[in-house]
Amino acid sequence: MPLNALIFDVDGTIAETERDGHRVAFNQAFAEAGLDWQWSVALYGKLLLVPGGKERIEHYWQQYQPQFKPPAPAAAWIAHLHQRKTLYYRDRVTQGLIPLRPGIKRLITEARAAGLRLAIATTSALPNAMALIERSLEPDWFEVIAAGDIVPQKKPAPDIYTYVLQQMQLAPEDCLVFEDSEPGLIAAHQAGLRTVVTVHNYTQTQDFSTAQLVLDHLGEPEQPMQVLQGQAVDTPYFTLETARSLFA
Ligand code: XBP
Ligand code: MG
Repeated sequence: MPLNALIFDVDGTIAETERDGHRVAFNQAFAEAGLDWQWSVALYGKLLLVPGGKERIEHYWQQYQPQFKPPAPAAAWIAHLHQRKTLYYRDRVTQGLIPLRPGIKRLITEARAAGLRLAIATTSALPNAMALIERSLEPDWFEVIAAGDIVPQKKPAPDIYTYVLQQMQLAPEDCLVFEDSEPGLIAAHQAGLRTVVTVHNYTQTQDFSTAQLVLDHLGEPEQPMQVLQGQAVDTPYFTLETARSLFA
């Protein structure tokens, strides 16, 4: 089966958005709302196991601040807090504080030149994904940008990947996914997709046993990648040849 499309997660995969992007924006929104909630770098690593910003806020409130009584209805209060967080996050992205990870633009450029189809599948809210893509890539390059609440269940449910496959009229065997986290990998795997994982500090100890390949990053000519799990053709950085070798 030939490789037809590449599907990219955003947070942690295209860029390391979490520690210096989303986390800081959550804290800014909490401070603005008069809350003394502070998500440290370490605590945020635990909270990341709950995908989705609104879901993460609710989880933190219930598990860490159970005495706190938000104004009713709580869902609307969380949605508003999350909206403010989104503004702070987008601001950081447009300021250029969130660079792309190694190899992302290079691989996407190579894929476009080869006529591969491209898509985005993220749990993050659409305005957040768009801010990053507009700043560092081009929205037009992606046939589908599937984000946030467009599907009923976020990762690790497979819904966002199933949605992308339906929109593109593609079978899972035709595509390769790029993810950075265990919930993301579970989502892609449950949708029947092959996945390359590029780890980072928050995800390096997670279980990636169902991934085709696990790397430290996609690499650049001057910045070779390290293979952490799996086998690929022996190239210093991830190319379409590497991708195709996973389909042999
Ligand atoms: C990303 C997320 C998101 C971001 C925050 O997961 O879980 O919730 O942390 O974005 P993935 P929002 O990379 O697996 O898609 O606040 O917009 O949800
Ligand atoms: Mg991710």
